[in-house]
Amino acid sequence: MIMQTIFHPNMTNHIITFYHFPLSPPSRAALLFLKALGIKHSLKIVNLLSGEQNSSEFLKINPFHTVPAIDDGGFFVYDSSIIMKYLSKQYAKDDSLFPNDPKSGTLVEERMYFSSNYLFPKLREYFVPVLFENTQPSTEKAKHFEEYMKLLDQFLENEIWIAGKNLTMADFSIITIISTAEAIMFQINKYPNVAAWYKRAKEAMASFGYEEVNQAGADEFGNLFKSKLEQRA
Ligand SMILES: N[C@@H](CCC(=O)N[C@@H](CS)C(=O)NCC(=O)O)C(=O)O
Repeated sequence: MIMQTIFHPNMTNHIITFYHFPLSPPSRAALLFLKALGIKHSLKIVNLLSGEQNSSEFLKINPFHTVPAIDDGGFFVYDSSIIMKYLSKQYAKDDSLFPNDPKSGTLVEERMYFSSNYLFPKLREYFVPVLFENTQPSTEKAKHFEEYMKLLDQFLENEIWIAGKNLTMADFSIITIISTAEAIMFQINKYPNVAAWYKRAKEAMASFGYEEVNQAGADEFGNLFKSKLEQRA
């Protein structure tokens, strides 16, 4: 895909420390984005399952105790959307991933808002009780999530990418949610525009390490979810 030509790493002299947990969709989104930009980094795994996000060391990086977070030479950034915006402004060769143009940039922001305030929270409301509260999946919560899948399908009607004519940070944000939903048995093919975009985006992101960064994490998440279901069966 020609996509790769838009990413020319503006190499830094220092290495960014990326605080990551592979099961987390927002964490995978920001890591994949960082890799797309070719930024040198070292990974620090914060094991959310054993509560490492609440360590005093990590709370100094992110008082909201969530991954992802980065340390860029002593400058700490948290929240996947904010990290991606920062990395784009600071290190991308051009503004295609997060356009400077007010209208194009606002569309990207709207889709990021949709991703982090609606699509991901609705998926989280579905899986958290199964993973941590020992309950069966809720049909009602699945329906709530699917309402936002329908909206995403509408957004993608006659569109190639999530926000406009180019691949942007919104594609990174949303693809990690879709792959996680698929891993916990939501049928993506019910949403034809989403399914077509998903295939396209995976191809576009293959050279950034899509399989190892995103698919592997989504698969691991799916296995954990299924193992919880089996324990309950
Ligand atoms: N809006 C945040 C959400 C991050 C988030 O919720 N991360 C979860 C994992 S998916 C987390 O770190 N949870 C640990 C906690 O809240 O203690 C982002 O996009 O970075």
